[in-house]
Amino acid sequence: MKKVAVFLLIALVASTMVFAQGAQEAKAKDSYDIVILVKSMGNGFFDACFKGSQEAAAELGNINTTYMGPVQTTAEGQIEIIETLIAQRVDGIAISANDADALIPVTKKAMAAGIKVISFDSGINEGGRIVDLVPSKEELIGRQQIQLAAELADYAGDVAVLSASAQATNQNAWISWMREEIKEADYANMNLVEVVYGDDAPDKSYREAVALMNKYPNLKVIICPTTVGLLATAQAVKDEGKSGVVEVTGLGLPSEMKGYILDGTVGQMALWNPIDLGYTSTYILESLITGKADGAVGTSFDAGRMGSVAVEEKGIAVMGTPFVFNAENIEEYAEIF
Ligand code: RAM
Repeated sequence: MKKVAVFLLIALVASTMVFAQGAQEAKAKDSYDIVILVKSMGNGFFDACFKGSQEAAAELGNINTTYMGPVQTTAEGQIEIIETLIAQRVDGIAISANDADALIPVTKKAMAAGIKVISFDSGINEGGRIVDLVPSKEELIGRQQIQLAAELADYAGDVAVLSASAQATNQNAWISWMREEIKEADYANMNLVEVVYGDDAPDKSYREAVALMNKYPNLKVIICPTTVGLLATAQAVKDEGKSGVVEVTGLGLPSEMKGYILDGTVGQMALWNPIDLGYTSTYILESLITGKADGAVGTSFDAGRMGSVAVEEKGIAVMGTPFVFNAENIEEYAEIF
């Protein structure tokens, strides 16, 4: 009897050891697979974000990063991809969301399967991600867009906004701050006439810009808080022979907008560094996957050359202040992103 008991005990201890070892192996892998899931493919802004992710992955040494996105800026396209990633059991996903709420059920499913999910650039609401990394405070970005437009328009005239998709979390937040800013006394002679959507598709954005110019013959400025929309609008305004008549501003990639800044079609514009955004997202995912951080409000992430990134209320982490580009500095930045 005694012998049997001892044998059973040894067998039990041995099996626990094997189990414990197995569990540990499952946790501490040599490398982890993450996906940078963007609003849509073919957008230079996101290409630059992915460049930053690759840079971070090379520094960290334990991350394999992959770039994915639907053809069009739809929530459905992103949901389909996330379902596939759950089946593939990736370790982390950083999402620039096409809809703040529509993705929540599928990202919850991903998190329940042990995948670390964050949003960056265009957020998912609380409950559908661990943290949301934003490039700058929404209020600051939105108000600044009106200020840039007002300077170009001498504080008078009709303003229209050409945005990305109608459900885009980031643009919608910025536009609501634009609506607040334009109520200020400084802008008493400016009027926000319409917001239209180019869906971050160059052809649709171009058509919408032409339609705005036809519909509002006295239009003074078009604000495009999207890199895709801004490039298409600058092209449309120039093609229509309206450079200097209809001012154009927004959020633009210096590398794409250099020519239009230098020829005066776009007097000034803003943006942050998308490389830094992808880089920081990758550091955050790695910390969550390896358990270095849990993303709780009040804690922070170590993000390599970007330093420490704090998690604020509602799980939002904020990066810096946008740069403003004009003919004086565009060439320098166009080399970088
Ligand atoms: C487009 C996308 C992206 C936005 C930039 C400014 O590339 O809509 O989400 O952050 O513009």
